[in-house]
Amino acid sequence: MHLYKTSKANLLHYKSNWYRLSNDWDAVINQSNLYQDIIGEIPALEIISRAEAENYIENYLLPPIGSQEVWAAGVTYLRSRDARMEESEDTGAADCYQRVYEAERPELFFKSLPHRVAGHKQEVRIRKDSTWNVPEPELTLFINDEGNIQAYTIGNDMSSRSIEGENPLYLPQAKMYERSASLGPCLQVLEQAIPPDTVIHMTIFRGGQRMFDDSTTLSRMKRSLKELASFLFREMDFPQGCFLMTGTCVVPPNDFTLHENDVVNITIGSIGTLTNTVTVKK
Ligand code: DO4
Ligand code: MG
Repeated sequence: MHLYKTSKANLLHYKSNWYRLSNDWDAVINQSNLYQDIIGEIPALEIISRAEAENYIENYLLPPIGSQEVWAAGVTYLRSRDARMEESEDTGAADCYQRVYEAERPELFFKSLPHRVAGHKQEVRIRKDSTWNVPEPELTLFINDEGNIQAYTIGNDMSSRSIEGENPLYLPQAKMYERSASLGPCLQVLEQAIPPDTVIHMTIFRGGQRMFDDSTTLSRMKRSLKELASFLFREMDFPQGCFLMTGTCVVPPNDFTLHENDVVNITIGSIGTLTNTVTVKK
């Protein structure tokens, strides 16, 4: 089942039917057993027509986030470890990425408050003071207030590789700025955990030309999703749950940097496709 947040109504798409959900997105998603709870609610939900639902999604779609914080994990795939080591090799900091890849404790960092998050078909930004910028396609978890993974969405962890590579202490500036996080187009709620053969696919278009196209599968991640969630919840409470980006394994070649107006498409399994256009602050 898929849950969509729009400025007109929150929607449930289940078995080719569309239903109107409560307007309180936090209450809709932060449940103990989201899949079963929604199945139980369906008989009481208002059915809406496919045309109305499609109109809402086409014209009024929002990122599928309420009042939650967005966190991110890093260096969860070998490909990311290698990329981080390459970008920081001149600074002598490369070793810290090797260490964190092997350590018991994962890298977890704060990524965004909800008001900075872009949704599907909205603009993401690159920093004006950065020379090397990439999107990072990441499976993103919705974890409820009890620390249990309830749903999945697509995340784009927009990053400055030049700032990150200059000094690992600059990570917050490389990762956190207006519209550096994108989530959408919806939340997928599954009865079982998302399968390891789930494909994560990213394309980048410039002036209609395909500049980059690559994919991976979730099975290449070194850590389990539950492990990442449990570290995040060790010493923090999230009363409305939280979102956790789980790291990237798809990295454009080192001579690639994003340009203004590039279009980034990320597709993950059967969640959907998240599309964003790249902008620079005027
Ligand atoms: O260590 C820097 C961040 C890495 C990251 O964002 C990722 O691996 O996805
Ligand atoms: Mg990342």
